[in-house]
Amino acid sequence: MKYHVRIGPVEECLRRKAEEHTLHFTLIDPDKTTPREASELAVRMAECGTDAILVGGSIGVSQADVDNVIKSIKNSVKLPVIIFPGNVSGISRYADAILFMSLLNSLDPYYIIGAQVLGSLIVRKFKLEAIPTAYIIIGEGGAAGHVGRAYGIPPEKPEIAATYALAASMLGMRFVYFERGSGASDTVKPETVELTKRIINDIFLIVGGGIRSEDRASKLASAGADAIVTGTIVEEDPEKAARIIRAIKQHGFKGK
Ligand code: 1GP
Repeated sequence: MKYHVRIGPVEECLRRKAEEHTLHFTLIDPDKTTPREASELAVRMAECGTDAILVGGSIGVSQADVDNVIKSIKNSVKLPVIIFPGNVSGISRYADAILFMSLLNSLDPYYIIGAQVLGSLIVRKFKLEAIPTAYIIIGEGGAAGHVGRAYGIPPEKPEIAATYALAASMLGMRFVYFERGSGASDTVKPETVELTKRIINDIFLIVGGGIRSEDRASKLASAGADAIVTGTIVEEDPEKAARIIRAIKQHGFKGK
């Protein structure tokens, strides 16, 4: 069976929408959320204007958990459901696409290319749309940083993060995900986003980790992020998450 690596419908849709304004992605961790809770959260966030649902986590995620959570979400909302895998076991046939990620600043080749080699055959078998994504951890990176053996980029050095993104783009990766880690005490700096978008033309830049205020989300949107991910705040305080989504849409307007 041949598998064509090309820009698919999910990526096209995200790119089209991101030309108009910064997007919001809702992250659901199947280890922390039952299928029923996941669909309730997805419905609530869809009503507030979230643009896609990411499903994944670093620890304790079985393929059955991911399958059940995605099936439940897909029964409830029409938004694209995109896998955000912590490992090969996070790949589900029920998703619309997968962030096919390489953790570029890992010290362990498994997270740079090993898991991807194992996962590629599964992605092809499930006929999933693969979105080539550089996953770059800034600071310690929480569980993702620990599990992925990341050599964290100093948060106060935007030029280093931007250079990783530049290299990723030269390697043909179309998406870059700057990660501070779920529940991190601080976020990626808006300066890092601004510099990266200034030096690389058409990279789709996702930012996540520790975003829990409208103010910080607005600043990241104004700096030019294409998508902002929130996970913890969606689980802990959906009303606040709704306000964050509104702030992103307001401050991330690109006027096209
Ligand atoms: C983690 O970037 C995401 O991979 C989301 O982080 O849970 O802190 O929103 P939060």
